[in-house]
Amino acid sequence: MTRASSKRVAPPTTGAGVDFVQLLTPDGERVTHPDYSVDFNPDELRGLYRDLVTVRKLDAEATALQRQGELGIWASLLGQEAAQVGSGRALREQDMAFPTYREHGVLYCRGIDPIMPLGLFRGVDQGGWDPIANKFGIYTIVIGAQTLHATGYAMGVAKDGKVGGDEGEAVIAYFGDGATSQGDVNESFIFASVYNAPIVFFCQNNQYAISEPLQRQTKVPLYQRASGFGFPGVRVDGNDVLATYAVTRAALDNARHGNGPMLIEAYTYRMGAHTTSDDPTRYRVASEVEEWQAKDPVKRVRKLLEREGIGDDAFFASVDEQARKEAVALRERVLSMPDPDGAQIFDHVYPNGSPEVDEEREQFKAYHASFEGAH
Ligand SMILES: Cc1ncc(C[n+]2csc(CCOP(=O)(O)OP(=O)(O)O)c2C)c(N)n1
Ligand SMILES: [Mg+2]
Repeated sequence: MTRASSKRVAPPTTGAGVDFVQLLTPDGERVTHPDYSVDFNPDELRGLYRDLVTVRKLDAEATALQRQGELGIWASLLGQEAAQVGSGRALREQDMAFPTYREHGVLYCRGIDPIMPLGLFRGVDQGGWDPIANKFGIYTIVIGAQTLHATGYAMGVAKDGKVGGDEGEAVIAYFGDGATSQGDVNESFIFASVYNAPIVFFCQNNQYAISEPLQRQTKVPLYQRASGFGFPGVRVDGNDVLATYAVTRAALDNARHGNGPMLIEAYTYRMGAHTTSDDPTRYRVASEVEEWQAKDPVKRVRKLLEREGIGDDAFFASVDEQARKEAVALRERVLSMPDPDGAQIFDHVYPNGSPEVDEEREQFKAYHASFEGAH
């Protein structure tokens, strides 16, 4: 790509005039949609607000830990809380999720201890948790790869006869706008479609793949891609937790009843850097970020609670305080994570070990023992 042509790329849209399913406006006003609705009682609405505030707070704490040298890197979800909480809460217990590296909010909503991925980002483990124990796959850095894992898993679910009713299992695969250009994602769409796999493809279109804007990935809205593969696609306001919940719940239920895949494009915005290694001021202007600030996913739920008189100052203060305590606890646990024995890296290469790996382990140990002061 030449410099001249890259100048012709228009900045991503801020969402104004974008056609999507919305149930809660940025001003906190409930609106209706002909195809989607959701019924939440006041306790459930307050619960969603608590989730949003908490995942934002834990994320900010992780960013701070990285800045203080306690994590090697962090991929922040700032701005994407509603997309993650809405879809995360829409999952039923039996459903299986396949995340990227940014799904800390989904992880939290699955009831998983938020410390789980921090060993990976601190570099003291390899993030190799048991996916089945939590029904939450391992964080996947290889862009798009988890959509293939998810599709294969979903095909297996169908072959095991676990679809076709309310108790059926559905699968959700998370990926980004940039990932839609990967072969893996397109191959997943084909397999899922022709095998009628019980899977929801959940694309968080946060407008960027690191520094590459959406316009570098597609000339049509991403959700419209689904029709070419033979299944429905829908775009939802990804900063609206109610709409994201409603659309994801419907898509998952559709899948668990044996009606095949759906693509959801959650239209959102990455408010922070791609990761702590990135400087977004190099490729986007402040006014764009400000426009998205007005669509903040957390503030609009607060406005709704205030508007409906179901959240007062004492409630908001207690949510902030609880989130603060969770963040402090997370920090303390990160700081006390023990450094691993480096030789552990050889332990799980093969389930029953191998002479070659044993030899490499011995070489590794001998090398480290050769340094002055080593013991
Ligand atoms: C196969 C592969 N190619 C390239 C990369 C480097 N890389 C890491 S994140 C990223 C951008 C991903 O963008 P998107 O899918 O929009 O997800 P986001 O980070 O915005 O959530 C790239 C290209 C990678 N990790 N894997
Ligand atoms: Mg992206």
